Amino acid sequence: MPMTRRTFVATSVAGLAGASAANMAGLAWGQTAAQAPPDEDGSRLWLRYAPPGPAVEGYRGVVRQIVVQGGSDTAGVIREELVDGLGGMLGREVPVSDGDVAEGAVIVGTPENSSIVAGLDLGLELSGQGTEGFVIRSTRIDGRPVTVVASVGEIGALYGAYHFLRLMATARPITGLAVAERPLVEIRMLNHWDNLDGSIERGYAGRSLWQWEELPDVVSPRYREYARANASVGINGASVNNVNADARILTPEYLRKVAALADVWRPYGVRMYLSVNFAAPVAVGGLETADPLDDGVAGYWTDKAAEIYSLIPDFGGFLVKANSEGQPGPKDYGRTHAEGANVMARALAPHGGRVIWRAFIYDPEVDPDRANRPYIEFMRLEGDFEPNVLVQIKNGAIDFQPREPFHPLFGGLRETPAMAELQPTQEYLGQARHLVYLGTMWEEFLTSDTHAEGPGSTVGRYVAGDVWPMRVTGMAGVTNPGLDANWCGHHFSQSNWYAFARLAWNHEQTAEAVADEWIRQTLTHEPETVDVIRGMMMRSREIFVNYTMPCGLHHLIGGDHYAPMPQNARSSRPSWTATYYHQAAADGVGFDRTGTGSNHVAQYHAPVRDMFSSVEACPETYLLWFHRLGWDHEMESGRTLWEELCARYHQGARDAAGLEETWASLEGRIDARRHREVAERLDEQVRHAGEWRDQILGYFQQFSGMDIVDPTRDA
Ligand code: GCW
Repeated sequence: MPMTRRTFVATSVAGLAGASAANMAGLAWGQTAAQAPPDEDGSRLWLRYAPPGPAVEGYRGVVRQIVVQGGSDTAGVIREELVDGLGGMLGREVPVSDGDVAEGAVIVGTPENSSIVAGLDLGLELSGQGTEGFVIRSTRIDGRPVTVVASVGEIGALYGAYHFLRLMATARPITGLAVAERPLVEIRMLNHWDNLDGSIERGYAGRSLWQWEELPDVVSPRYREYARANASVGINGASVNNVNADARILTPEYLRKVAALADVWRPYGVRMYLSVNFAAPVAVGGLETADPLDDGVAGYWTDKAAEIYSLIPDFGGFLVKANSEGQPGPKDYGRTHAEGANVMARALAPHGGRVIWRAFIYDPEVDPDRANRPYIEFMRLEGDFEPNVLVQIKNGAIDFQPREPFHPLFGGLRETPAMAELQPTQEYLGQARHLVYLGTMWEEFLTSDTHAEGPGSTVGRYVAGDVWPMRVTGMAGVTNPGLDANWCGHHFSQSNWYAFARLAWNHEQTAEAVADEWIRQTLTHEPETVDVIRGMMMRSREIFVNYTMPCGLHHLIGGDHYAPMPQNARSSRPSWTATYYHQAAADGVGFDRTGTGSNHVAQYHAPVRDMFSSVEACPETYLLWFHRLGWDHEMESGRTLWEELCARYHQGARDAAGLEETWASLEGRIDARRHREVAERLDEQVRHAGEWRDQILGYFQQFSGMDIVDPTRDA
């Protein structure tokens, strides 16, 4: 089964910490533990442009001049970035020219803004990559060896320049280049859940980046750094405010502030989107209703769209959370989600804007199983949405859990553009306190086979419009950067911002390759250290799953979504408790979502549905998501379910300690400050992993009545 291929990950990494420590004995490049690199605070993210080790020698002969001819702001950004980046990595200034080509020139431009690019025979290859794609070629001009980075669009040229810099920053070859890249989805955006008072919902890295009181008069230099970081990895849009939206964002006062931000982002190709409150016509528009079929309401949205576009001509559109978790929406007026989305979509359409309507809805009246609700509601609206509406769907049907099977709307919706929503901010995955690299989780999601159109209909291909054609495609990442010096709280949380963007660019990349790139740019070039850190990152999510919610368990967490709270049985909504999901009792544990239970499995295509339905075929990683089983159910390992849970929790907590030891062995390999800051968080992670193990096993033991054992202790 293609789906099982990547979902099983060996739990045991016994001996790993020792092995890596032993590797460390052979120090490369004459570095010793006493010579740690200078301290860094993480503020430069993956754009440090540190000299990439021994590769520099070769690069110096290849890169001798920068040629950027265009006069636009974006061309200015490209020039500046190459001056900083090439200069930083080569350790010497690289001269800039606006036309004369010398040996070793790096020429960046479009056929419109560069006579040199126009003069080259790049024709079809270039136009095939589109305005955000690019080609990079090692070639000769008048006999002189040069590197050409070209695109039909200026933003594509910018992305190409970043790609070239990334090749160097990751110590890849830069001769004989014949690169052609283009993004596989059109909208690649970040969703900030920032409130207008400066707080961030599910943010773990300080207060909001957006200084609303100072804007538009004071424009923080950090806005530019933010846009630059995004552009470097191909992010082309962001919504700045929480989806639990304050309607005031649409007032003229706030729109002027938003426009000032959009002006800073524009040269970097980052388009502004806003989260809007469905009841804005009432809350700030002076109307008595927000009914989407009311003419006055339609007029409100039409006028508002015109006002926004007069201030922000390249505005991306609205992101909407409606009739979800207390937010207003069309159902308040007896209208459908499609009618709600369409009134906004018609207002934005003349300007080229879009409505991104979130599928994160779970009205209890729709179905007793929360996992069933969004599919039921959206499948019946197929064909009802205006062409410029996308439905944005979380990777799983519940809510960003440590592990969920893919949401059945992927491969379900056929006429409605389906956009994927991932969550780089680690709301349920240790927040900014645990080292958890999410690239592996997203790879697992993107390579899951929906079987929508036979085998090979992976989520990644579906989202990119390759399984069925899609009018517009996209991926959104709910992200957390805040005012902390290192943007993300945990230094390793930066890797999730990075990985989201790289996978949104091209879902076919592997999590491992992306981790490797990130480490080399962000932490070190020293090969053995890169290997050790990459190994830590690649195991980290499975380790986290094991000590929190293994075998398909989910939502065993308290209201802060950090700490264990399996006993949580009381809430205004049953689906906000833990007991609703685990259903532990003397006779067993798990949620029956097969035909004998909520029949959630029926929302998947065959044979996925059959695989999930069958206790034998269901991957054990999803077992208790789909099945309710006795404590003595026999697992693949030959252990009982109870013993297997004991094994996973113990292994997970032990492996967390292994991560800490491995990191400790890298002292002196990473600058002391970042090494220490990560070590401190790992220490906390290890303690809290132990608490997860003890609290969950202690809680379930009341029902299983069996002894807590550790079958992995001597493994
Ligand atoms: O995961 C839940 C979060 C809420 C969030 C909601 C959503 C913005 O706990 O904080 O609200 O999802 O995605 O809308």
